[in-house]
Amino acid sequence: MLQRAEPQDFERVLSSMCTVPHPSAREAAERFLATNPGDPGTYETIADLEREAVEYLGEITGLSDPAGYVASGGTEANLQAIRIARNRADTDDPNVVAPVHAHFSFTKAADVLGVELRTAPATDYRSNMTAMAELVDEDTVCVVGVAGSTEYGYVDPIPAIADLAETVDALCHVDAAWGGFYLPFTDHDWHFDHADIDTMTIDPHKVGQAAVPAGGLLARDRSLLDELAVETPYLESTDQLTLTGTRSGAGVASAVAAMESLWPAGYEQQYETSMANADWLADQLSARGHDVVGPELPLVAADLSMPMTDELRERGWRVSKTGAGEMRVVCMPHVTRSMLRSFVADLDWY
Ligand code: 0PR
Repeated sequence: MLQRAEPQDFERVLSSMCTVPHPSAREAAERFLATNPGDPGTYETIADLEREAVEYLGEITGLSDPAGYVASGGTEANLQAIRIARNRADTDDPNVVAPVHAHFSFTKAADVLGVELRTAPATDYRSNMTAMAELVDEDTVCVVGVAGSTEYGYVDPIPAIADLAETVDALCHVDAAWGGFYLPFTDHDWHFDHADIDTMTIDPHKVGQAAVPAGGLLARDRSLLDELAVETPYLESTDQLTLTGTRSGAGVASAVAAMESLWPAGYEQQYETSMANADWLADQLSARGHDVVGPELPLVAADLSMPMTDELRERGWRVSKTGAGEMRVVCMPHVTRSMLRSFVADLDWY
């Protein structure tokens, strides 16, 4: 089976937040395949590269002295951020307040960590701050904002979320897992230098064009990460703060390679191209009478009928649906204008 198996190509993939790794990222992933940053005493080079990755992520997110690590993905980074907040707080009944569009990894985190997740409704796809404020209390350990939501690509009012967290002495966590490599080239206030954020998720293996697995967890202050440390008696290092033990050096090396190759000019160009593609697709769909959720970042949602979406799937297009039933196209780096043109041509055929 394996002899004949081929990975899918990306020619018709419009539903994924993964993409084709940058060539330098692919090469670095292969080279560092047999390394384990989970054991930095033995695998020193990859441990150094991880520090470099965190430096890059700090530069991208306005953090001059960044603490953090390369996680297995956004799920681990979000879970660890909530774990920091829970461990640091002094309550037996911790809760986390997040907008309803927060990624389902927060549901997993709440379940694993024994924390109550309170979700507030959104207005125009962004956090409704009145609703968020109604949910916080003295047991709130973390208030979450999303900078590039999974379903619509919208950005929450991050400074207002940080202010709200402050009122109850909770941490503020920003989930920029997907949006973080597009946002530096926009006018949004989303990062550590724009607001009093404590922790952030930003994933190189999404728009960052690294190989999977490479997620990113950042903290404003080293002492926040210390909340995660467990002792590792028989390793050369004395403690470990990641959730996984053995982990992928390939992900770490490819993250450094991608950021070295693309930050900032390559990512900026990618943002311009992908945003122009999203705007183009939104216009094409509007012109055909569909209700389109105007793209804020390169992600388009529109009210295509279910039979229409099914037909597109029949024709090999990988498109997904939002919870509300809209068709959703994620304009990742591999999504080109010519792909979108043939997608629209297939729509017209229908
Ligand atoms: N935070 C946000 C804002 C996300 O969009 C995602 C993933 C995560 C956290 C979790 O990240 P990991 O999946 O790296 O743990 N969002 C995509 C989703 O759930 C993930 C995805 C990726 C889905 C590739 C499909 C796919 O082909 O839709």
